[in-house]
Amino acid sequence: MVLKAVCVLKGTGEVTGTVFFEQEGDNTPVKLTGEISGLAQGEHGFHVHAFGDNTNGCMSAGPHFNPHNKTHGGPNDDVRHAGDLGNVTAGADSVAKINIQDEILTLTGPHSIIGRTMVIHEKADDLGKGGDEESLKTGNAGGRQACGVIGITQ
Ligand SMILES: [Cu+2]
Ligand SMILES: [Zn+2]
Repeated sequence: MVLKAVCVLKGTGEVTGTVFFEQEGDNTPVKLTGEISGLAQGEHGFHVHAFGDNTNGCMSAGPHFNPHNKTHGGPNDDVRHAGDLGNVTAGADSVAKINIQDEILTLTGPHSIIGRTMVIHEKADDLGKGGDEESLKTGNAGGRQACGVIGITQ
């Protein structure tokens, strides 16, 4: 059974986007596609945050989704938060095209990301290699430009 989810990202500025999630079944990778527009050219940190709470905008989404109590990393690292998807890159047209396949994220079971929040950040994620304490928590990706709750779709 194919599982599908969608996330519409919005913020206080011009950044908006839509991300589609697809997973063939338990223990298979999750594919993310879609695009985010209104971004400054360059890399932007992109993560699943813990809570599907937007009561105080993107800040209420809490920290990076981290059910295994690890430190922050990049998507290809063994030590990473489950929600760590690294960076997406916006071109001169301000659009970042998303095409990610991730082995850690899942749409099923107790660690499902459905009901949590996707966040796109102001700055690049240093993937835990920044050499300071914050790097191991947030990747120094800065402000939260837009976010949205991940929901079930048909
Ligand atoms: Cu984030
Ligand atoms: Zn993280």
